[in-house]
Formats: sequence, C-alpha cells, structure tokens
Amino acid sequence: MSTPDPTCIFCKIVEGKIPSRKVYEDDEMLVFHDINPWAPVHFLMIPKQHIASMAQVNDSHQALLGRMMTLAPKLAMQEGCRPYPEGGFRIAINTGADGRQEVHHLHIHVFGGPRPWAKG
Ligand code: IU
Repeated sequence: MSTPDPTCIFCKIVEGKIPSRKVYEDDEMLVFHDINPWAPVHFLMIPKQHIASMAQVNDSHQALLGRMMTLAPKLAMQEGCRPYPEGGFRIAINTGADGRQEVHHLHIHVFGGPRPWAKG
C-alpha cells in the first residue's frame, strides 16, 4: 500500500484514526457509510492507497477499480437497495471542483433505497 497522505481525512479513516461505520474491508479497499447520507442507502467505496481522484487513475489501477465496480452491486443489495429493475442504485464518482468533489481521495458513492432522496 502506498504512503497515506497525512492531510487526507479518508486516509485517516483507512488508518483507523477516525472511526467509520464499515460495510466491507479487504487489503485494497474500504467501504463505509457516508457520514451525511442523502439517500436511504449511501455508502462510499475507497481504495486504501491514496489516489486523489479519477484524474490520477492509470493502468496500474485497472484491477482494483474493476474489483470495486463489480463489488458495488453486491454491497448495494446487502445494504438494502431493492432489486433491479424496480429498485436499483446510483453510482457517482465526483472528480475535481467542476465535478463537485470535496474530499480529495478517490471514492465511489453508491446511493439507493426508495425515493424521495434528499438530493438527486
Ligand atoms: P464528494 O464526492 O467529495 O463531494 O463527497 C464526499 C463525501 O464524503 C460526502 O458525501 C460526505 O458526506 C462524505 N464524508 C464522510 O462520509 N465522512 C467524512 O468524514 C467526510 C466526508 I469529511
């Protein structure tokens, strides 16, 4: 695993210095409930290594990102999203200021559950 960024709040969550409500964890990724959910199901999937955003992704991240994307639907169901097609979920990866990214450690939002949602 790469060196944590000491200024990054998600690196601190990975290191256990800040608590989180964990959904899933393995050697390469951590999944936890968003602290300020805007849907009945709202969790974040992050790589443990500090990648600032999708803008920094390169070929060496292909397997990890593939694993994250294929795990997302399983965790969505586990966390209470309703089955496709009546239910389903939404995945978002905000990137940079124009992409409304606030925390600069790559994270995949997974939203779901019955509408209405607070946003979106
Ligand atoms: P964004 O994609 O960078 O805009 O979203 C960051 C998300 O991280 C946002 O939904 C916050 O509620 C969430 N979050 C969190 O779950 N725990 C934290 O300690 C912090 C932000 I800071």
